[in-house]
Amino acid sequence: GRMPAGSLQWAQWRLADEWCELREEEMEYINQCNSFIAKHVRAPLQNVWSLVRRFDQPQIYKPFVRKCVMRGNVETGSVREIIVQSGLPATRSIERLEFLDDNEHILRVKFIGGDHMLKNYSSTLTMHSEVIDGQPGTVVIESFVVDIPEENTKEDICYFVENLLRCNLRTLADESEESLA
Ligand code: A9S
Repeated sequence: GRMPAGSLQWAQWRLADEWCELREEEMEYINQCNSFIAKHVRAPLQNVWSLVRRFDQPQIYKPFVRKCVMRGNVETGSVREIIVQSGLPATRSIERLEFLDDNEHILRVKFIGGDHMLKNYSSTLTMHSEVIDGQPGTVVIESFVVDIPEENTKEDICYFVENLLRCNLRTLADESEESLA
């Protein structure tokens, strides 16, 4: 039934609600965008992970990447230079592999240079097995944080990155599902 207004639980509930509102207001002053995209792939986790873990070959599932150059082996600290397709608001990006875990299926990347507008961009991609319609599937979750440049709004940057990640993960799903056929 309804919670009695004077009760302790009600007071706790109100306090939590106030706290959440304060956090929301605070977020307005943070000049960063922090969001994530989730994608359900109809393929076993190992298939999907085998494509994502190739830090030296992002073009496998990233449609905007024209070329990638990386020296040495794929390991924590590796740096790649990405040349992207024409028509984008950037030509290149220098990106560092922060963390790659083949057991927990975690990939963390930081953009450390390039002529793009994504300053202090950092992303974490994780994936987990699931069953979709009785078949082995994978849920891929990619979260990111990036600074909002002066000349853009939080919405602009957020939508821009979210749409790019949506494209990347849709291609990842297509490539993973195709490799099954
Ligand atoms: O590729 C990713 O994982 C994520 C992003 C946001 C990549 C963006 C990009 O490569 C472009 C596609 C070129 C767009 C960079 C680094 C900057 C852009 O403006």
